[in-house]
Amino acid sequence: IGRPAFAALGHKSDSRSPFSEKKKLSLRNIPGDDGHPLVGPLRDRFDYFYYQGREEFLRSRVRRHGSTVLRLNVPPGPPISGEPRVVALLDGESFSILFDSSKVEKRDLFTGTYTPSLELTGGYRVLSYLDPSEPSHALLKRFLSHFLGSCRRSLVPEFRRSYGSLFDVLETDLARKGRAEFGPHNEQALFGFLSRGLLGKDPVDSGMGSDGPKLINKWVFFQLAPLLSLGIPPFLEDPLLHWFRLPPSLLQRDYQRLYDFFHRAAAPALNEAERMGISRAEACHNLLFAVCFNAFGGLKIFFPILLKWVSRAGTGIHTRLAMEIRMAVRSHGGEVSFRVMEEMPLMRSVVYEAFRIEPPVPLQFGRAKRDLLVQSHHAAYDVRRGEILFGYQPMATKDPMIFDRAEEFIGERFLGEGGPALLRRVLWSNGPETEVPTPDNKQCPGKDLVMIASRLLLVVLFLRYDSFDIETKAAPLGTAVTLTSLKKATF
Ligand code: HEM
Ligand code: 243
Repeated sequence: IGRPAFAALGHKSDSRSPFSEKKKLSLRNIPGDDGHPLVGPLRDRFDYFYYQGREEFLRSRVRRHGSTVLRLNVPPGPPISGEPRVVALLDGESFSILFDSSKVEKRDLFTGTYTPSLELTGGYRVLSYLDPSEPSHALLKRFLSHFLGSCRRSLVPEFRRSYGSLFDVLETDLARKGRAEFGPHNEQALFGFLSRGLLGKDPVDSGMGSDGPKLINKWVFFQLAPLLSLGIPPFLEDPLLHWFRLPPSLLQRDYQRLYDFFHRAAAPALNEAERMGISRAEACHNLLFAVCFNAFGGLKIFFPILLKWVSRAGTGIHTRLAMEIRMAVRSHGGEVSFRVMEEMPLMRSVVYEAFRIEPPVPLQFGRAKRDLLVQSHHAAYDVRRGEILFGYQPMATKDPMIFDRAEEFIGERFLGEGGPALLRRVLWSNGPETEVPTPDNKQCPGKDLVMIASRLLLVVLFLRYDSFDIETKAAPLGTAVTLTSLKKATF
């Protein structure tokens, strides 16, 4: 066990594959105390949301049991979830078993140990909830991947248009009030970008006006409320959010508006789906979910995270980013394209590092398909068929056995010798960054789109500004960012 003592600084030796090489590790019983079937989940839920908070809830249990693989209860617990007991995987070694479709089933585990009402997705179990062993998984994933591939050409111009206007608006707010909230303006820009870039329709002249983000946020909240805390007093919040599902009937009109928008705007894609053997309705509910939940939800969480870490990294790196980005764009006559973004290594490393240090979707689940052996760095553990595995990704991608100075944001981390080899330990997309989504895995099919959009955010930002300042505060999903200055480009 352990690692060679000569691991190079900045990149711990990392040539082993998570799936290969069986090490000789001693077998250990999985420690941890999931307690009485009713009291245990209640106690753990209060620790998770209120007494300790998620991070300390997990870290304190690792310390207590001296193990990164252990038993605990995850929210929401009863009565919403009848099986809150999980085996938590809290290091970068054990976590990867969740990517192995031969060992782990992902059916109905997208949101964890409970599923939202199917009324919120038109009665369909959409792609995110399907295991690759279910026939419609491959079909729907092929459809979605094909659809996303067909939109690539419009992404750069539509992003620049949406986020160009976004920064115009933020500058106006800053001039007027000395501060500008990123969140709400970002949501408008993001929904505009996704609608025009993916569907070819501007929501503003399709009867949606600027209501899209509001409708989506409410709909997402109805699906995720059992996992969230809004910061209202626990004795109110816990029963309101964590005891029962919010009644989906309250959302029928909102959802219908989104559905009608997609049904009209995505007509060509729905024709294609029919040719592939998917009904228009199933395709439309799936497209809506991918664009509004997966894409809008995921990027809405990640963009503030990216700004936060880049801002904190300081003006030194801002200057280097601005130089690199402007140099590459100028040497291509002002053009921004996928090819030009290849010539921005620091910018790319910075984006990977933000995904490593704060993966925007931190919780992943799977169910043991058979009796299994799970290996951490230090020990091996028996898991029985049917048990739920819960990976907390931030503890996998900030594992000090894998990354040096794992808790620090190091913009250059993925550059230079040894840097690229670490990319397979970046896991935000539900798989190694070096692998690709396929019809038989559960890796995020939005992986390319997400990378393109995140890189473009930094390109647009540093073409316009030399540096910027922000304030942050915690939000139910991710971070709320307020800009306090934008320093116009001087070179
Ligand atoms: C799956 C993250 C954006 C579509 C996933 C999963 C993760 C993830 C962690 C696996 C969930 C699980 O099975 O446990 C993210 C993040 C995003 C993002 C962090 C943005 C920052 C997108 C986008 C799309 C998308 C832009 C499509 C437009 C999907 C779909 C699945 C998925 C359809 C299910 C894949 C399957 O069943 O094989 N994503 N995603 N995601 N994502 Fe994303
Ligand atoms: O507190 C938290 O950070 C909880 C995070 C929400 C868990 C979402 C569960 C969905 C799992 C995978 C999501 C994939 C992404 O494509 C989209 C996430 C958008 C969430 C709004």
